[in-house]
Amino acid sequence: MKILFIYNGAENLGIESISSVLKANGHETDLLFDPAVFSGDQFINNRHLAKLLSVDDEIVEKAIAMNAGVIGFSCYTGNYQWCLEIAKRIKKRSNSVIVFGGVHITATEAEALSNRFVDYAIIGEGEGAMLDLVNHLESGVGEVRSIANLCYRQNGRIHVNPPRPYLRDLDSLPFPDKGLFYDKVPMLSQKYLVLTSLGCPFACTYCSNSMYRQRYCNESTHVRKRSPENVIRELAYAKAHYLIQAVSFGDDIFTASVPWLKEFIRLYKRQIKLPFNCNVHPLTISDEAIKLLKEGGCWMITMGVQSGSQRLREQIFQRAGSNERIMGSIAAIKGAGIKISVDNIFGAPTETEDDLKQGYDLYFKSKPDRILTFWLTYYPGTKILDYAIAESMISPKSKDLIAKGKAAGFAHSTGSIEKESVAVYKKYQLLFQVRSLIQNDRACILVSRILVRMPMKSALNYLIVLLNSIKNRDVTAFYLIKYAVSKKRVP
Ligand code: B12
Ligand code: SF4
Repeated sequence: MKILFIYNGAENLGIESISSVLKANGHETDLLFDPAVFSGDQFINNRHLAKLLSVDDEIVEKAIAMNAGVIGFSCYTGNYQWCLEIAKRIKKRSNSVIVFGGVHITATEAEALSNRFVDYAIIGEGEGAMLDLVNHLESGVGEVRSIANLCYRQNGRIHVNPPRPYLRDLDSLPFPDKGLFYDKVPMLSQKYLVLTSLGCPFACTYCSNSMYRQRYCNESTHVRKRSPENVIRELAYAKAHYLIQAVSFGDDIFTASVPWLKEFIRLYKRQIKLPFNCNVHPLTISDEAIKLLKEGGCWMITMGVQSGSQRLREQIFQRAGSNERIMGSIAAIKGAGIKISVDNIFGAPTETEDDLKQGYDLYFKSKPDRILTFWLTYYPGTKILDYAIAESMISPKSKDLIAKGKAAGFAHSTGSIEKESVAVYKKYQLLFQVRSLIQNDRACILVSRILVRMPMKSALNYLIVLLNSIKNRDVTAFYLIKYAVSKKRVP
């Protein structure tokens, strides 16, 4: 059977994994991709540019013309409404079966099926469930009620089947179908995205891992790792087939196991030898891990700090680790000659200006190379959402809007922040950005003093983020903008 995936904004490892499983079982897959640089919750949100460069009509027409047996949408909260809109338009004029999956569907279960044009929703890991469903649709094997992870409609009623256990042996999966994205958008392959593990040892309240923990509470361990050899085989294949300049390890926490890292780096140094970046938690970064990362060619580490206030981190985000530990980790990473990028979330419930000041102190002293600031977004199924509702910080009505993907996004609007506090936050956002751009203390203080008095702080912020991206050679956004502007058509 022919299965078409429709996605926007970035490469999607979930789709790639499902696609390779389907292909290995004799099915045919294809992709329609919208770069969505100005609307995708990832880079720059601008509705005028988004409208000008919209490829929605082309996607709908092509999807109908392709006449696939199944069309799959991968939904995160930010693209859910877009997926619904495109699916609705396609379904009006085609008989393709519409299937929704992805993190947003896992968190909201049958919500997608409240729309008549969505035929099936798949929660959790999709490889097995999608294969069973496609086989069933093609040749009638099995029954929908026995496909674990599947939600379906029958006689006007919505059914949610029981979940299937986590995939444990990740080496048993075929390598992700990178060609699905890279053959259409070759520039995506320059920074080869790969996961060596699934899951995270932590469960911060704002992160979807806290949702997965609650949903999969019967699982003994949430972190599953591929063997070092298996990952190296994938990278060696990729190096031979695509124009890769660097590797990006997308794992939630790349340094969770030092013995694993040791063996992996030994092989990586010999066979792959490409610069890479990865994500860590301040509690999983030791001198030994940093040394190994440096030896392997790591050029940038991303670390979640999220707030300079230990109270907020511990009580609201449920993130352990003192400010001293965070500063020690940043210093050790910088000392090893690796760039350090930190993430900071604005707008946590109960956050005060004093908490923000503590953040500024922490960053002023530790001087990260990049500080990415986000506005807290309440994702469905997360612990922080339950907390905010229980404390009457947001209304139960907002929970429905969040489940429908209609609440404020974190990247570009000011998320959950009340209007009267926005100016204070924008000031600190600017101060944080200036600190990461200007590492000299006196120059930083001088420039900050001037900039905080200036109007149009959001525009200034964009500018500094842009300068910082150039400084840190992080050019993914530029590639996508170039692509979106130069080829206004759907690949
Ligand atoms: C790697 C990663 C990225 C990568 C790759 C993105 C991608 N979609 O693959 C990059 C860096 C590009 C990225 C960007 C973003 N990300 Co991200 N990312 C992750 C991360 C760490 C792992 C995702 C992953 O690849 N998992 C492995 C694959 C195999 O699993 P999977 O994606 O869950 O897919 C499985 C199922 O969901 C299901 N499935 C998925 N799609 C489909 C489709 C169908 C039809 C079916 C049947 C099933 C199905 O089957 C798949 C295989 O088992 C997760 C955190 C996490 N631990 O999950 C965050 C996460 C997905 N990201 C998140 C966010 C918010 C974003 C951004 C919006 C952030 C930003 N502004 O930059 C962008 C969105 C870009 C985009 N358009 O995709 C959030 C989403 C939360 C939410 N509820 O919406 C997460 C959960 C992190 C968090 N904060 O909690 N991300
Ligand atoms: S450490 Fe990062 S990936 Fe893990 S639960 Fe916390 S925020 Fe999510």
